[in-house]
Parts: sequence; structure tokens; C-alpha cells
Amino acid sequence: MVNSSSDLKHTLHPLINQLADTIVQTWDNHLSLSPYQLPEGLGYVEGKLEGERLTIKNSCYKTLQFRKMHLELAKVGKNLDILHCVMFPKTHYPLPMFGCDIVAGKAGISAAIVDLSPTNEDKILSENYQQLLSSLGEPAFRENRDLPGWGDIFSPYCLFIRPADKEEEILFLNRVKDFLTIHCQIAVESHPVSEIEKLVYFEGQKNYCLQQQQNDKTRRVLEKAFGVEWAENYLHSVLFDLPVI
Ligand code: BLA
Repeated sequence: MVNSSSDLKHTLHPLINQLADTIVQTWDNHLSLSPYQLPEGLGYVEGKLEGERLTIKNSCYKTLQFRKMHLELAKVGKNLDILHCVMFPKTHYPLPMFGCDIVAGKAGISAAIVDLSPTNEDKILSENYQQLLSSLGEPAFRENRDLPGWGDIFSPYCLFIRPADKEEEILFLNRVKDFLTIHCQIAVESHPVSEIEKLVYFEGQKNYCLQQQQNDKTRRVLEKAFGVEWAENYLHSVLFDLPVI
């Protein structure tokens, strides 16, 4: 089992590998990373029930501004590859949630999504985020996908597409890098809020996590490989856990 986690990487869709490297490099360029300890036994997991084998590799960090920065790479059977990434700010920093998901099947990437999702009272990104995100210009992708009902957590800058070709895949990768760079730059210059205001950001993060937990597509993949109880625990304690306040 010694090499299994590095082996996984080489079997994934090239965009997932490239994006995983870009995410960690961008984090490392802007922030001072410390390791984040995931719950025991949930860093590298393999499951197989009635369905196909599911292999998951998690990397997790924390910084002064972020409670948890989670990057997950997963492979389901031979043909379904997933990248999942969420940055959870500490609740006394007035910062949105960064989230990114890529799902690649036999026919290529079916879903690529990235957003900076507001957690403040009005659920509107602050002026500094809006200005920098607007300055990136309108993204030009041929196939935009519709958000599901629980997707009301996402901002107007949310990008949810099916890339049409390699060029669009690289365009998406660069867009994610731009979102991350903006987020890291604003985060390092941000100041903590009061104990009272912190509750607003806690509620915002709670709402984000509760909505994400309603994604049946994620839940189904996990349930098929690990069972209902394991999937529920994983969704609550690793993918979308709530901070302790
Ligand atoms: C969709 N997520 C999906 C799909 C699968 C997964 C199989 C369907 C793909 C498609 O419709 O083409 C599966 N995603 C997973 C699994 C994990 C995962 C198993 O992350 C983890 C182990 N999802 C997120 C985050 C976002 C997100 C952070 O985890 C956004 C920031 C979004 N995924 C997201 C959305 C859909 C999706 C919006 C489409 C859901 C729908 O159309 O109903």
C-alpha cells in the first residue's frame, strides 16, 4: 500500500492532475501552510461494495486565515475521476468560501465548477471581490450548465460548464487560478471581525455546508462504494464539516 496514493495521481484525467498541482502551488505561493489533521483513517480510503472500487486521496492544510483547505482526488472504477476542493475560512475572517469540483467520465469532463460563495448577511460578495472578479472579464465557454436547486449558495461569478475541448479545459484551469489568487490576496490583507459578527460568518458557512450536503450525485457515489452510514459521516466530517465556535 506504500505507493498507492502516488499511483492514484497518474491514473487521473490530465486536467485534474494539472489543476491539483496548480491549486497547491497557488496556496503555497500566497499563504503559509501547515498540515491539517483529517479524522483518523480518512486521508486515504478505498471502498468497494456492490459498485466499483472507489479510491480517495485527501490533502489538507490550514493557515492563519483558513481553518481548513481541502483538496480531494478520487477515482471510481476505471472511468470516473473527481477533483473536489473547498477552502473554509476561520469564521472571524470576513471571507467567502472557495469551492471547485471537476467530474471526468469516459467521454471527458462532464462538470467543471468554481465559485467564491458569499457567507455574509446579505449573501453578496464584498466590493473588493466584486471589483477583482469583474476585472477578469466574461468567461467564454460554449456549454454552460444549469445549477441544481441547492445551488442558491453560489455567487453570480460562479462558473459551471462542460468544457468543449482542450482549450476550454485550460481556460477553466486559468480561471480557477485567477479566483484562487484573488482569494488568497484578499485573505492575507483581511482583518478579523468582532465576536458578534463572527456568528454571521458561522451561519453563512453552515448554510453553505447544509446546501452542499444535499448534492445527491456526490452522496450516491459515496454510498455505492462505502454504504449509507459511511457516506453520511464522510459528508459531515470531511467534505462539509462545520467549524466549532
Ligand atoms: C456534480 N458531483 C457531481 C456529479 C458527481 C459528483 C458524480 C455529477 C456530474 C455531472 O452531472 O456531470 C461527485 N463530487 C462528487 C464526489 C465528490 C465530489 C463523489 O466532490 C467527492 C468525493 N461539489 C462539490 C463542490 C462543488 C460541487 C465543492 O463538492 C462546488 C463548488 C458542485 N458537483 C457540484 C455541482 C454538481 C456536481 C453543482 C451538479 C449537480 C447537479 O447537476 O445536480
